[in-house]
Amino acid sequence: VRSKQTEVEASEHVRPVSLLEQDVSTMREQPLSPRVAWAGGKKRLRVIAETKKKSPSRGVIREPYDPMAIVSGYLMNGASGISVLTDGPFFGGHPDDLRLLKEKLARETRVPFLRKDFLILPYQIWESRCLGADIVLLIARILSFERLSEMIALSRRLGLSALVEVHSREELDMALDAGSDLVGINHRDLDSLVIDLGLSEKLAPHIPKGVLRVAESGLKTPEDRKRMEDLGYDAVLVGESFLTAPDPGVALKEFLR
Ligand code: IGP
Repeated sequence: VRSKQTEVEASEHVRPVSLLEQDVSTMREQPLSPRVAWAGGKKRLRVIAETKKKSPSRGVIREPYDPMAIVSGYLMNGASGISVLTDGPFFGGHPDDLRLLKEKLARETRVPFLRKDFLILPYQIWESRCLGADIVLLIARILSFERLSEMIALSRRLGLSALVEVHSREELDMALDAGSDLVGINHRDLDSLVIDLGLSEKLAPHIPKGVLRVAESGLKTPEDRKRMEDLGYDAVLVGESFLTAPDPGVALKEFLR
């Protein structure tokens, strides 16, 4: 009797989960947002431009903070991706920032939006999908191998790309073993906040072909962009140097020059 019961419980458990997944893909009014599709036809390095109100390394960056104006400026000036900080305590963001941006701008652009936050639960991947994210950030440093693998797989099932952020060779290997096809090399040490642009150079040879690579943090000048381009990076992620300029869109344009 006991094993029968367990069988029933098990099958009941399986059914709602798969139904739920179907619902998500069929019930959505808008078509699935574009996953990152930058591979192939590679002309030049892409820029993912970031919006955030403040940061632990810099304090308040923009006051008043108007993410809509900032992101519109980025989109008009050549951004290939938009990164939106939804973390409140450290970066002064809110999940609604992403939701509102996507609601307003999704019809005007195919550029993917990244949810930048400290995601640690599979539930938050579903949440990110509901907010309209196309990409989720997964930080190798704060996740176990099992959890990272699970969250990468779940992202895929929900039609999202996962950008797995690493800061060492060990974390890079962990990301690749967990199935990542989009890695971000973060120049900033999350503990000391110190920037080391040499890290993307050091790790570049260890990223297999076919895995998209993003260089993150501390990039300021067209020379920095060129340096990452020469190392074979597909994209860079830039926030502070755009956001501290009077007009972030114009700063992006200068960076691409
Ligand atoms: C942007 P910068 O130095 O251009 O503002 O960096 C981005 O890389 C940085 O904000 C970042 C981040 C993170 C923020 C990288 N990894 C993880 C929050 C959480």
